[in-house]
Amino acid sequence: MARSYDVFCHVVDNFGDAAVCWRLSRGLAELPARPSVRLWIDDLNALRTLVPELRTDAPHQSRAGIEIVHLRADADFGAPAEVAVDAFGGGLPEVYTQAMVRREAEPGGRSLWIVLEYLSAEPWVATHHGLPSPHPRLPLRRHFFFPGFTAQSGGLLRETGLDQRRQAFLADPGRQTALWRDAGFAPPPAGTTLVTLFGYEQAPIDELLEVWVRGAEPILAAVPTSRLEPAVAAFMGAAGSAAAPLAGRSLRRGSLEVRFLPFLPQDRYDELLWAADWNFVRGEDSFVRAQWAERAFVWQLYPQAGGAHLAKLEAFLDLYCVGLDAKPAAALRNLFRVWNAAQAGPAGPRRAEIARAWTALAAHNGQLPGELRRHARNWASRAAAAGDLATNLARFCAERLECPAF
Ligand code: TRH
Repeated sequence: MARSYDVFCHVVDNFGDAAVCWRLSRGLAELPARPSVRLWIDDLNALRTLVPELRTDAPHQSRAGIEIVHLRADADFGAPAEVAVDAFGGGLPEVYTQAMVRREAEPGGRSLWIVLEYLSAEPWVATHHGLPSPHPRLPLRRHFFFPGFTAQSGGLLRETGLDQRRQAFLADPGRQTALWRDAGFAPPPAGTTLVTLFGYEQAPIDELLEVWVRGAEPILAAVPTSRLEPAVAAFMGAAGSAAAPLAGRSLRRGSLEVRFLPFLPQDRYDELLWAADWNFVRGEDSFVRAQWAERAFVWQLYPQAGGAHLAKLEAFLDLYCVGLDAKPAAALRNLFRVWNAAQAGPAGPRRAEIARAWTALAAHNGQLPGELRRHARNWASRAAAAGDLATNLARFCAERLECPAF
């Protein structure tokens, strides 16, 4: 297999770009052949939010066996790796591609350019995954690589030992208490439904919170810092400021308790997802982690111009709902659509719609592992069958570079 990888990450906005590149880099570095991995990232602050031990003032540093380098136009790129991963098609620096061309021309020299695409369940991914993408000027081999949910895609990022870590956490009340204690809270009271809320500001959050406030069941909403948080705070009659941050505060209205959490380190966020009954997630990486958590979840897509994300939503629903009974499937489709305002009129989804959508779906996710949780478990093993993306990528590259796979 390839002996070296360079992963290039341009952070567009939010955390998904950095999150996926960091996870992929870790996955590659942990492959049995232990290739060398460099992560070139243009926004160290974004990565530091996910990995707090990172330094933002160091142009080079090593973490988890990965060399992390600040990606700047004047960076010293050194010799290119055998495989360059161009995450989300952000492009590779011109000097770097010139060095790849020189390397390819050397006897025994080899290099491969992989364009890692965004995750989508749309059917066309199967026919585009792995296709060559000839460079218009340079004599370099370049291929598309698509993450996905089926064997016709590159699979999803899923590190070795994830399930054992999840099971160990769930079997250890001490670790669950520590999760809450470190955020400044006692563990949730028994019999409370725990919901995590991570999303974009476009979500009809007031309407959903109102349903929970008026509901008969006690609900605890754990809200890490996100673009959704200010609206949640406003609904609860609070506001955060530098002098009085929201993190660590608990507010109550009716049947709802809201706990504001800081933005958690990435591995801690996993624990929160594992502990919850419901996870509201967004974008790409938290969406995938919610699936590995094997709990009921609701996905908010990164909104795209012209509603392009709504086709992605429907494609995912078509795959995800296979094997789910008609009633919960219809309820799930409805809540996902309403949460993404896919059925919104000019004023957005009305309160009654959200109330109906939540109540209909929640009926299938009772305290005893209900249908939704069973389905989440089945779905996780179906999606995992496509293989881990880092391993699939390494195999794909080994074939193109004509070297042994492992
Ligand atoms: O931050 P995002 O909205 O990223 C998005 C998507 O990737 C989208 O596809 C892309 O186009 C856009 O960025 C530019 O959502 P995402 O992908 O879920 O990434 C968030 C990461 O933050 C994920 O790794 C989970 C992590 N996280 C924590 O580590 N701690 C936390 O407390 C929370 C709430 C999230």
